[in-house]
Amino acid sequence: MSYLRADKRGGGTKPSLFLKHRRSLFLSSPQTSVFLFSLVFSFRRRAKGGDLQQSVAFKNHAFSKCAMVFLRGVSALSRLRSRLNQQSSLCDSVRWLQTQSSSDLDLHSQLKELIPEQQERLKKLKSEHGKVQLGNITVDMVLGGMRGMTGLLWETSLLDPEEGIRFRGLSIPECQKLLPAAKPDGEPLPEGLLWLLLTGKVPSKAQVDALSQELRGRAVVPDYVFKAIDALPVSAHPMTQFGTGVMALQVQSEFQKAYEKGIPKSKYWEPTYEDALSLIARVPLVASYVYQRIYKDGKFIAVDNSLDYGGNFSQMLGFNCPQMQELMRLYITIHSDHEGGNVSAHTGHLVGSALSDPYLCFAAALNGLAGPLHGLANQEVLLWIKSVVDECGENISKEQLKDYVWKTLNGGKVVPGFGHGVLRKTDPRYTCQREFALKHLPEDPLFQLVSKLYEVVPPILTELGKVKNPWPNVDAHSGVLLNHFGLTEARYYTVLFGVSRSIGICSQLIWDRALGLPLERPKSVTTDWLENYCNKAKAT
Ligand code: AMX
Repeated sequence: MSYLRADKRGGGTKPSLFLKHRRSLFLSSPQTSVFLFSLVFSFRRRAKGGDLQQSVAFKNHAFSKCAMVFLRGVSALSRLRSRLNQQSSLCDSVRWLQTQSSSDLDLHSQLKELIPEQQERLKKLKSEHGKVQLGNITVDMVLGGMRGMTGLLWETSLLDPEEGIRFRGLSIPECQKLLPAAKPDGEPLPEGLLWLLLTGKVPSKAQVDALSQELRGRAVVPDYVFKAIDALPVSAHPMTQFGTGVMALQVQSEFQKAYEKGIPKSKYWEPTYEDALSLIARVPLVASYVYQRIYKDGKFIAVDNSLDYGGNFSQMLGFNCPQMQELMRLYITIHSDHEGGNVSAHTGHLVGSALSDPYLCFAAALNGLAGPLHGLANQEVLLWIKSVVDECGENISKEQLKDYVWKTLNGGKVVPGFGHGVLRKTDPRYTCQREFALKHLPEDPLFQLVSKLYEVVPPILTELGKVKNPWPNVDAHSGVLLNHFGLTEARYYTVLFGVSRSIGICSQLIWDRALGLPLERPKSVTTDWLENYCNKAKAT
């Protein structure tokens, strides 16, 4: 992999480099060898009588492109072979392979094509409409956590208060329908979502397989990362251990190295891309290490090369049941991104605006995710549900449940898993998890309790009079699904959220660098300033 990456950074395949490594490439995989030999024979047969020098050039070039494609995925290989056989001449075959390897299967090449277009679009928007107003800022907004202020550019997703999240324009049900799955009618593969977030295009299965392969190739974590985690007491919160591991991963940042060497601004996105993909590939290893360390025997489970990103994460946590793997694919897909204003996404973006590398940005984002009003709510929900069961039993009546909700509110606490800063309807991330539960675990007693809460809690929160959204959010449901398949340790749940969020935050960071987005620096004011301003406004 490192050979291929070095080659790619150079702006294309280099036959000389290929020649240097040709022998090891032949030895690297039996499929590669078989196909490369068949290509040689086909070349010789078809190029019979042709110009020898040109033939050698073609051969070297074809070898080099083939190697790139093959090392990205065995599944792509069979497709390549059958398509190659259909080509009428070797020249055409080589040209086709070039198109497939650089434009179709390679995410980096796709971005390289898309970025200049998007840069132009933004430049035009700024020069033609820079002074158009998007709304008025009120004192309420300043004092209310900037609610409703439009002040961020976030390309990968958009949140509608009524409809919920759309990833590059696609709703969750649309993603479930359109994104490639591991099995027929299965849940979307998170790699497909990553491709969609980065390019705005729905990937083919071959593209997703190539990306899975690439992520597996990058999934290597140095030992000092585990040692950094081991330096913490086992009792440290899983998010603290996870965040520490991510900070230790930062030592390998390509962006930091490139910046120190003086990389020009126009190229920032390339090492950001390298870091982003490596970070996404590596966080499941760090997260599963934390899980094994705290809750199991500390044994590290290695990456399984036959599995995709979500399936692999599930098996590294020690869960090999196909339903749990499907749940993990769905879980990672729906938690990945929720536009730019939420605490974790905004933190990642803000820190990135100072040109901090993706590891630093993501570690900062995780610290925001670890707050109980944000990502930690998934832990709080399951602990709260378990406290309901401890006190009232699993077959609690709706009346008893109402009393318990009021007891929570009267104790000055929030009902975790309900309400949202933007959404004003049931979160579609909740709905799709409910559908998963109805399909796979309809009889689960805790799922039935969650269903009862759906009926009981919204009227009570509405009755309070101040809650803007009484409906359940994503966290109201995730815990009971994980609990059903044996992942019962609620304090760990936010780590799962964090792994998923790496996909959204890192995707946007690549675009931040590609578009040259500036240092984020909103204006703040004091209470004195606000009072004076308002008094003057009143007087005029
Ligand atoms: N239970 C009790 N009170 C609630 C409530 C809930 N679930 N949701 C909102 N409220 C209260 C607020 O605390 C606030 O009270 P205050 O005026 O006394 O401070 C009032 O209702 C108005 O709040 P809001 O405008 O409706 O919500 P917000 O934008 O300020 O906060 C959120 C949004 C999510 C923090 C809030 O709904 C909440 O605390 N929910 C419970 C925690 C939770 O589930 N968080 C996860 C959210 C999703 C995520 O990020 N993962």
